[in-house]
Amino acid sequence: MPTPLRIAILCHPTYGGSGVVASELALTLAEFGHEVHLFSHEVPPRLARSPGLVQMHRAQGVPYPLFHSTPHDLAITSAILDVHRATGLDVLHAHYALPHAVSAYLARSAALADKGRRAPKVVTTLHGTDITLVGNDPSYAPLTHFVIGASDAVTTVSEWLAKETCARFSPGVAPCGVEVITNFVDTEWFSPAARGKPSACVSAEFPTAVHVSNFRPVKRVPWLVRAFAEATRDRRANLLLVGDGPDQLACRDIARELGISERVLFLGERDALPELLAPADVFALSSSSESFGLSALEAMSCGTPVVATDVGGVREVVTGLLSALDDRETFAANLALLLFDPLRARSMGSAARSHAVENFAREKIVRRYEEMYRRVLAKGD
Ligand code: GMT
Repeated sequence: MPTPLRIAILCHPTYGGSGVVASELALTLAEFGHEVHLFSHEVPPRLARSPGLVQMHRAQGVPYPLFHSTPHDLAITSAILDVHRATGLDVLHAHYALPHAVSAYLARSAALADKGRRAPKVVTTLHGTDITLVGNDPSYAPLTHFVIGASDAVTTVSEWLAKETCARFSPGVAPCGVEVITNFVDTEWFSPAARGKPSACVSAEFPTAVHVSNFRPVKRVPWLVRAFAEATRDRRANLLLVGDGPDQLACRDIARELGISERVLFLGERDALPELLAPADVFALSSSSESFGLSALEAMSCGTPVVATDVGGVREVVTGLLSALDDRETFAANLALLLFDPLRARSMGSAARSHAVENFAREKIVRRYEEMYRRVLAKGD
């Protein structure tokens, strides 16, 4: 039995994306017998819903009149150092380049100066907008570039993101030492069996499309509401919008303007995702950029077919109907096809489920992270 590792995971406490991946990774590594510590400024919702043995360090820092806002990234760095000095940490795994790879780098630098304990290794997982939007902004790009190059290992969640990273940040990552470890899904939790516990939100009378996101402009939810109106012009169906964020009010206005308010239901942030995804007829993803599309994978794992825009790494994940970024007509036609042809939807849904189980099962992918940690540790200091 190989020695268990002491692993720190740093992440944003978000409902979606990197916060989910980091929390599920932490829980699975703990299940594998490792000592896992999660550092964030709040408990991530995916961790909160689980009884798993992950030690949570909620590091918020203290407000001080000189600070414009409280620097929780410094509090996270400090909390990591504290745990490392008390018990020793082998790996600091940062999710999302900013600010976590910086916090991990800083903690490793401070630990290197300590005598008597080996400093932890820094692994950075890039998720998408940390490379394509925020990390690439001129105000952060030099630092993003630096921390990618200074990490002991860098992973991306799709081939597409690996290429984007190398194109934007080479030679920081030269000779393009980025390893692709895809996102994953708990195929037992996100399962077609969740159809057996139908949600009151999913109508038994009319077909249902579902979308889950943080309603940021990159998700183009207002565009989706328009596409849904076109797809259902002459037949009744409902659209469930799960999640919350900046474009939510605009979506309500558009639904009102198009006269479909009673068919577009805003559910807010929810934990009961399998119960909402599995009984739906189709999952819709309308993003302008998407490095992976974790919510689409969760829908596929539930046996729900996906209609999506063909952007970024989506085609590496999704087996459903893809259309070009601005081709709303085809997107709407694809939505209509799956909403109103239940046989087609079921057969695409079961193909999606098989694809998710074969390629993105949680245990198999998390073993790849575990192997990568051991490889990095074996390299020495
Ligand atoms: O969407 C983001 O801005 C951030 C990020 C997150 O933390 O939610 O989402 C990204 O990471 C997810 C998990 O790896 C991916 O599934 C999403 O595709 C990716 N978002 C984008 O690329 C827009």
